[in-house]
Amino acid sequence: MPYHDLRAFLDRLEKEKEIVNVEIEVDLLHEIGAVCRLALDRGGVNGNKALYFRSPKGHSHPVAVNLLSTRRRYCIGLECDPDEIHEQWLRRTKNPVPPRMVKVGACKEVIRIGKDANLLDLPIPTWNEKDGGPYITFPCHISKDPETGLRNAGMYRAMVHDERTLGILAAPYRHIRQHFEKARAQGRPLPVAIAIGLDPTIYATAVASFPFGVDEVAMSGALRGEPVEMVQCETIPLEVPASSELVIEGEMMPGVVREEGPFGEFTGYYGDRAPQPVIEVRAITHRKDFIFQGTYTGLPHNENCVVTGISNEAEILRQCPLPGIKKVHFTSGGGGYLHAVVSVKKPYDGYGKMVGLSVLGTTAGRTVKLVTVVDDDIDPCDLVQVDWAVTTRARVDRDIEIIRDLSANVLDPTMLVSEKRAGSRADKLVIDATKPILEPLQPECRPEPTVMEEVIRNRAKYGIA
Ligand SMILES: Cc1cc2nc3c(=O)[nH]c(=O)nc-3n(C[C@H](O)[C@H](O)[C@H](O)COP(=O)(O)O)c2cc1C
Ligand SMILES: [Mn+2]
Repeated sequence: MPYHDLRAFLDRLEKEKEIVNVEIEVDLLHEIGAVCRLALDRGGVNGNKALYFRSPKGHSHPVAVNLLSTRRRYCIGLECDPDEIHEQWLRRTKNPVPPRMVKVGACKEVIRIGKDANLLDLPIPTWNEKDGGPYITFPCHISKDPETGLRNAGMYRAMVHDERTLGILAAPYRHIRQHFEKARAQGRPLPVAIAIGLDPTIYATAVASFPFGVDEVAMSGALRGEPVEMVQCETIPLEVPASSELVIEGEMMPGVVREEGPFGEFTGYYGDRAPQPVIEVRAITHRKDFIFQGTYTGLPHNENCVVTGISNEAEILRQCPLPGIKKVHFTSGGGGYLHAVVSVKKPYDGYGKMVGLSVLGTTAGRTVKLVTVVDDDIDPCDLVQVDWAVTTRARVDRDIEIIRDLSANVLDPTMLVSEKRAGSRADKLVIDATKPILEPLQPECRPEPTVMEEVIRNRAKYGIA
């Protein structure tokens, strides 16, 4: 049974003891960010908990944070076994399930239009020290292609400029940016609906690197096995998930920019302050007792590593045509974007590089900076094993390739400002850390196998658990 809304998912996280209720008053200016940082650092990649702030200072609405910041919770969200997540993703998304229109939705319990819609009334945190303002960090931006009418849902950071203006950062290849460019060419604003507080499958698909033209809401339907129910917006020709906690309706304005940023990014560094387009708010609708949802973005580990990591892994498995690819893992250190490790059963020398290049040729590969290819005896999720393969199986003169001037992640901290403005391109690195077949390495050293098995069987005898 799919989750009907955010609340059903929160109930499940409560039952699974995956969420901590923070009862005391917490300041949305900096204190909430510090609590999130502490929880992520203490819990680590696999042990951190989701957080539910009941009493944000000065607000009567709670704030739920980091709901999907472990792979386990993400899989609870998609209702599947962690070992099967990629297989399930590929199987379910083969058949998109278009959304269904409904007349009423919980997100319409309160409707504020025009001057009554005020962003400053919402419990929006300022997360890191030097952030340029309060940031909506876990939004789902819905827009339609002005030429084809096809829908897109994506997640883009949204800074509060003032009561009715949001900033947006959308990299050049992002789909909302492509919609906006088309609207701008027609001299028209681009309607945008920002839905907040949703069932986890919508987030999973909104951050996924599907090709342009794919409707992420239909992909969410595919993941949850039922159509997403949508209601009409009040002031713009768009539809939004009926069960959203909160919806901001607005328009991206052609020819208008404002200084946006800095913002503490998933890389662990601040993203720049620079002129970016704005979204002028036309309406805000919400449940009476809406729950605001956000994510703490900053040094790895963070929620970004999980949500973009898993969908990038699945999309590479779908889009890479080469046989023999076994597993793909996006590291947390690379924020779920920058470092892809791929294991492969290699049929001949040179194949590792082919795999690395094919990863860079996918939509998910566009934001990858480093691809490490390993044999299938290495677990790509185990960074000690990966490091071992790189340091002992790769030769610097033979197994490393730099590929020049590809589309790259605009948030790579080493990218120069001029390069970001010039279309966000950079060089990429492929490391083929698979063992050579024609001139094999010395055998790997392990104790005599029958003795080893015997010792493992009798491990208690040696006092080893
Ligand atoms: C928490 C979070 C914040 C993100 N913020 C941004 C952002 O500010 N700008 C951006 O271009 N992409 C951002 N992304 C990545 C996009 O959501 C992702 O690439 C998605 O595929 C974009 O949708 P699209 O492919 O339909 O454009 C963010 C992802 C996550 C998980
Ligand atoms: Mn898209």
